[in-house]
Amino acid sequence: MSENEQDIDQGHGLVVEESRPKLKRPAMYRVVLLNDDYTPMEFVVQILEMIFSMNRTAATRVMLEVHTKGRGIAGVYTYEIAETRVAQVNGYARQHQHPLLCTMEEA
Ligand code: TYC
Repeated sequence: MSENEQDIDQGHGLVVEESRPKLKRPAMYRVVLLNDDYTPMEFVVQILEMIFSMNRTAATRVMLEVHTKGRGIAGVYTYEIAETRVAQVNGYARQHQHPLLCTMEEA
């Protein structure tokens, strides 16, 4: 019995190992905006401001990235937060009858 095990045995004949605190970082997910030919640029900028708390400069930059490259990252979050934001974007876009698509992928 190691010195450390004797320390926690305390004369009961039972050794309980001190558990190592196993803290795993949560998996992270990218929220991805996809380009299309119909959703107005201003609408996408508004979504990035409203749902992703971006200022106009950042929102415009991300919108143009999506417009020119086909897709862009709106943010990186834990699973449930990413899922909620994706649902908010797709719900809001559909409400306004725009085809804008938002998905998530593990980062
Ligand atoms: N391509 C669109 C347009 O020219 C603008 C746009 C940008 C649409 C980003 C979707 O995720 C998007 N009106």
